[in-house]
Amino acid sequence: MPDPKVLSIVLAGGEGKRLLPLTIDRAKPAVPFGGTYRLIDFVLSNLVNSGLRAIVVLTQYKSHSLDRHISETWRFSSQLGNYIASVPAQQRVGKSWFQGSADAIYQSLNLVYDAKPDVVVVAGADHVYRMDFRQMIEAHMNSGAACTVAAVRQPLALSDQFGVIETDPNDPERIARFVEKPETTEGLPDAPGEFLASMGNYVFDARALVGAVRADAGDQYSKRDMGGDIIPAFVARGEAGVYDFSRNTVPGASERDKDYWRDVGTIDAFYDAHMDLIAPVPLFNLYNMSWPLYTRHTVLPPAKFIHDVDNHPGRAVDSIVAPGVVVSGGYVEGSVVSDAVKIDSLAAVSSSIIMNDVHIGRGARVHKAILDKNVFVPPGETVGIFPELDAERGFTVTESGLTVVAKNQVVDDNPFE
Ligand code: ADQ
Repeated sequence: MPDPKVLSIVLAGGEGKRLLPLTIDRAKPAVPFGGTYRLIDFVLSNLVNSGLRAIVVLTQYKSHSLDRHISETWRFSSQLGNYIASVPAQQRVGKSWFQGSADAIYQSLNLVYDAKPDVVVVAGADHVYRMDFRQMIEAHMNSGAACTVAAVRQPLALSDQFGVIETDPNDPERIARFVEKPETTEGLPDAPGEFLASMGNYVFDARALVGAVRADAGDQYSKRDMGGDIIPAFVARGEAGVYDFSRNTVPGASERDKDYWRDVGTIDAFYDAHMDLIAPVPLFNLYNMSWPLYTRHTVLPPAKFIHDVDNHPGRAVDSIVAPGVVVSGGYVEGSVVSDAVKIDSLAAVSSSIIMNDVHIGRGARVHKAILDKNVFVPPGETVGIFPELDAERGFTVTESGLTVVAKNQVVDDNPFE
């Protein structure tokens, strides 16, 4: 079979309400991750490494920093049909601001007509994983299904966050039932504590996708959602197949991280995924250069760790530290430190995620916290040490006790002054 012509559509319009305050003024796929990346870099790296070079990114909500990141990072020659184009909602047909993800595709159908693909890959933009999409496309072509949904096992308690897939007992590669985010669901026969979740990545025969989103656009009861409306419609017609992510292999993956996939939709999941990066034997290995993860590289000098004038050493252990960071007489442990952060004498940062351009002053202490871009922690101040105080100061404190400080804030020592 000749290689099919593939168009990839990345859905990048999500608001990411559950990631607030990190999504106050950026779309979820633009949220910084892992010191130097943005969430969207994972799916784009996967597509590009899979040899798929015709990619449109559909943006919508607060897309400024996302558009800038894409245009600065993901430029390549449009010759020979290679492109990554970011398409903001405002520029699409019609007057209506689009509703769900299926509407985003409907409003962008001209891009599909222009590209004339045989197959369309539709992928979410908010997940951390490595995946060879070619293998999924091949499985799709061999199965004869009109639509194939990538699936991964998840614990039962998370059924309300995902599309739940039930396969046909007589044909385990067919989807018999698909329910979007049910409160509860049943366990798998071979794993009673788990269910099969949709990863939000799909492969469609191009004609079938066009037909489905056009039909959906005329359905007054539809919510215009890929998971809630389009996939169930394929399932109802017996045309949907499942692709088990655990079959997917990428070069250089270890036994430990080969099936790694995380939806980082909540602050806790976002935090946990960062901790997965810094474990001495990481659950997700950023350093596998056989399947590189691309991101924007700024003109920053290497990270620097120095003794201060009083000879206190500047150190970091069990951490990842981005370029441009200067740790002078401070201590960092179990943390992810992004570009151009400054950590001063006797400051201690532990079990935290520090985003770019943060400054942590002399003797300040930061523990179990996420500090967004450009936060200033004045000398002697704390974040995350006293969660009740943090909540009083207006910072987000999660049930698990993480403190999140939004962009550009100064951590005030006395909010009542
Ligand atoms: P969710 O992620 O909750 O569930 P949704 O909010 O529609 O679904 O987001 C899916 C993707 O589409 C995200 O990448 C988001 O950024 C983007 N998106 C949402 N609305 C958009 C719009 N109007 N324009 C452009 N992009 C938009 C989905 C599936 C579930 C599946 C989970 C896996 O619906 O079945 O289990 O993903 O995380």
